[in-house]
Amino acid sequence: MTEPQPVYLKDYQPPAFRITHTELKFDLAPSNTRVTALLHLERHPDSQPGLPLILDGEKLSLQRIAIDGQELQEGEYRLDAETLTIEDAPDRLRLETEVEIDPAANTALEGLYLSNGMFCTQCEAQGFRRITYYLDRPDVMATFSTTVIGDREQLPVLLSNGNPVERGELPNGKHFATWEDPHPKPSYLFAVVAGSLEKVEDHFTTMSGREVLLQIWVEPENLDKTEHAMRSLKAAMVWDEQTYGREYDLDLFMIVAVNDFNMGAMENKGLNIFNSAAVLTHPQTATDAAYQRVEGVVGHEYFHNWSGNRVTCRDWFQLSLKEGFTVFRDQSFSADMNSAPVKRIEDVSYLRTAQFAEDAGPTAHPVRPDHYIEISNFYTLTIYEKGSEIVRMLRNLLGWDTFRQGSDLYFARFDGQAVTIEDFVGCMAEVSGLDLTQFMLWYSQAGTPEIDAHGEYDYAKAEYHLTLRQRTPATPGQPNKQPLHIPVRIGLVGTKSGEDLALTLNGSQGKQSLSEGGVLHLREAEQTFVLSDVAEAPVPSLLRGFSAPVKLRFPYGREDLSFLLQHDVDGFNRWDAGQRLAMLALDDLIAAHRNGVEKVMDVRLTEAFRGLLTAPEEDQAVLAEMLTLPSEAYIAEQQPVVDVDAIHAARVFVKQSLAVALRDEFLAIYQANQSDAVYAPSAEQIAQRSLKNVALSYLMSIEDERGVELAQQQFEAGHNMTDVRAALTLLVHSSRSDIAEPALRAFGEKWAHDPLVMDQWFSIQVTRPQPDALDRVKYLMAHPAFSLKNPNRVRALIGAFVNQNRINFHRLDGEGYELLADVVIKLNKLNPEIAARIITPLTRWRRFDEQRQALMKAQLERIRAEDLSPNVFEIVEKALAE
Ligand code: B3K
Ligand code: ZN
Repeated sequence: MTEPQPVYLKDYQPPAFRITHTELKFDLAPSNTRVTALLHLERHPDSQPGLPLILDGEKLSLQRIAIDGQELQEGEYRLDAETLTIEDAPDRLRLETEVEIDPAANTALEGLYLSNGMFCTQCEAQGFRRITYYLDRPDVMATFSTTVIGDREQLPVLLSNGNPVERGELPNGKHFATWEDPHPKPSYLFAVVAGSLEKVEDHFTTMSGREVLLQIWVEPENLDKTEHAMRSLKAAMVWDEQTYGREYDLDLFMIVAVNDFNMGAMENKGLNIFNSAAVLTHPQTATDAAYQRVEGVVGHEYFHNWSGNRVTCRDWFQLSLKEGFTVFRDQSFSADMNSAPVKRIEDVSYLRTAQFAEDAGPTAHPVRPDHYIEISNFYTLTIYEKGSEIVRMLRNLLGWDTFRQGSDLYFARFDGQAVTIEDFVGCMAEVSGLDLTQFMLWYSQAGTPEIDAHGEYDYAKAEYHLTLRQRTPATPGQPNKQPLHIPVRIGLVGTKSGEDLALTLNGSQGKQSLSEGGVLHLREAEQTFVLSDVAEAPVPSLLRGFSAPVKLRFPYGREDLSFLLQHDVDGFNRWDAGQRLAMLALDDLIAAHRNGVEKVMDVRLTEAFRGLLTAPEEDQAVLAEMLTLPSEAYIAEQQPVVDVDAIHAARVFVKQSLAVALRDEFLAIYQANQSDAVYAPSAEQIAQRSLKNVALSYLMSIEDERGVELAQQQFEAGHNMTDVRAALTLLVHSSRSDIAEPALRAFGEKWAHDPLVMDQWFSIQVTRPQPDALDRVKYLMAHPAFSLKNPNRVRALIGAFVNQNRINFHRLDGEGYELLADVVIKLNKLNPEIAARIITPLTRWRRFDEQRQALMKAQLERIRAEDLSPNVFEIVEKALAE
């Protein structure tokens, strides 16, 4: 077997041909669907003359091929496993092909596949080549006309991109529908759906007064779960008009919910296809977090209509051009719809826990990678979340108004084109006059920059000297890094007044007021900023709002942190001060656990929490975040060698100590936030519920009778899934199996018919810290409702166990690792994209003690010995590379 080879950004060539129009006909049948394609091709003006026409195609069985109506004979074209080549193609031609494909056998869920008897597609990044022979690359954009033929009874609904233009009856119980998409698009945005679906409809009038019909298509039993998605869609449409001046451009916008889907959703032009988990909600079945996810994903896919579809990527190395920008847009949308500080805290927590870990591991890659083996492996946290942080930094550097001008220029100049990251950043430079040359390094350098900050207050001169030293650690293939252009937003909080002091920067150009935003531009490896007229000794508040995706160290004492926790006007940094304070306590306790020394709780942390609980925040949602301790995964990120047991023990100790010391306060918060109001996913209600459930989690951590009783009552009251799930989780994760088991059984029986609730039922059990968790995973894998073919189930059972149950996954007998390797080996054959994702925790083996390292490495080697998909091959090779 030849090893899969990488593709390089530097090798980019414009396509030899372009396609002006694509006509497709699908004759749908589960095991033998016929796809006829008529491609209007012409030589690309920028390409060298005489190049052959090479079309992509995989797993296709070619039945017929003709050029301009003339059948081609053997010898006039060449086929291999991945291409169809025509050596002497004319400069202009109509190429007709007919292929047969097998959607029923498609377990990779890429291309055309079946989900619950319904046909659907996933073409990004390179799934279209599993449907027909094509120039399957994003810089080939064509208008599409698509006819879908299917059984009238089984497949009453036939959908594709654009506008419906014709439908009718055919012999043999079949019918057809023809769709036309007038907007030229790359093949990755193509979609077909056919099934027995029902819809809910609504209308939207765009800012220029056009009427748009909105449809959400679901299986009949889910018709009552679409309201929130529809509301979110309309809110997203208004938001994009008001915030970015972007209007929708077709008469119809459709969303379809499918049960088997590799990712969250897909922005196909006019026909978004969604994982049902990212669209369906009901108070009884979906948690607040699920409601917020739906809002965010509906927004994200809708926003792609401009950032991705109208203006798309030249090649897949530019993926973050559409993803980073669109994540930034969806994060801003959610911030505007809910509590903005909480949204920022959640996004940063996720980034610092998961993306920083990726950036420090063997699969670290730049936001614009320079090579890949399998592009599906690059739909990563780095491309998405770090990519969004880069766009956010641009917004911070330019200010919103100028950033918006840059965005307008980008959309106007490149509408209908496939472009690069330089094109986007170039617009930002042009409208602002800023030199963003150094800033571009954010796209090419992998790794999380680290800033060591050091401050000195000079009483005599009333100056504060802040020295910032930056360094980006080496990452695979990038041993040496250059200094980046980093926006560091700061404040100085006066220790006497407790208030923000005016900022005057004393630089080469004399004194300059930093009042607007307080952003320092760090460009050198080391730079000292002199702030003058500082009337009193300050505590610096650094990296406000998390102004750059970096790790910032400053030698804060516990007193400084308690002070910032009380006084910082920056909500994000106030939360972060609390997290830092908790980390200091946790570090000591981790050391104590290791050394077998008695654990002693940090009184200052207890007092800080008492302060939070007794002088409650105005923003209850922020308070809930402040009361949440850093996760085990985040704590692990801060340790040089991860000690899973010590981290778990230390965190449990802090939680229990706080619960014992502040039991009455937690109880009061719990009771104050009880409510009988009819469920609504409103910011106020969500804040109340999260605060109440955080309080309950403290009470349950010590399992006192009152806490157990409250959890049980809350579970039985069954007001909504947020409360039910929170209570059930606390019961199942406790040692009270006498109460947990009946509750779990009742829940499982009640919801056996609802796959999204059953996903939660699986997750709750396998994340329990008790030592039987691994046995439960094995037992549940044999449950009739479990299937490796359904990505949501795999994530709910295996993903939850390996990512959220660290003490049990990292068992010293290596059984957790072996179980994951078994799953990866099976999924490698069924669904390589999911296999290559689920393996992640094993790739981080270098972070652990020697014994665990050896065990994890042995499983990676076992996987490597298999006949691997390019997806898993690429990840395992990187994980084992020296
Ligand atoms: N653009 C899709 C990505 C799907 C690719 C899967 N291989 C999801 C999104 O970012 O909106
Ligand atoms: Zn996206």
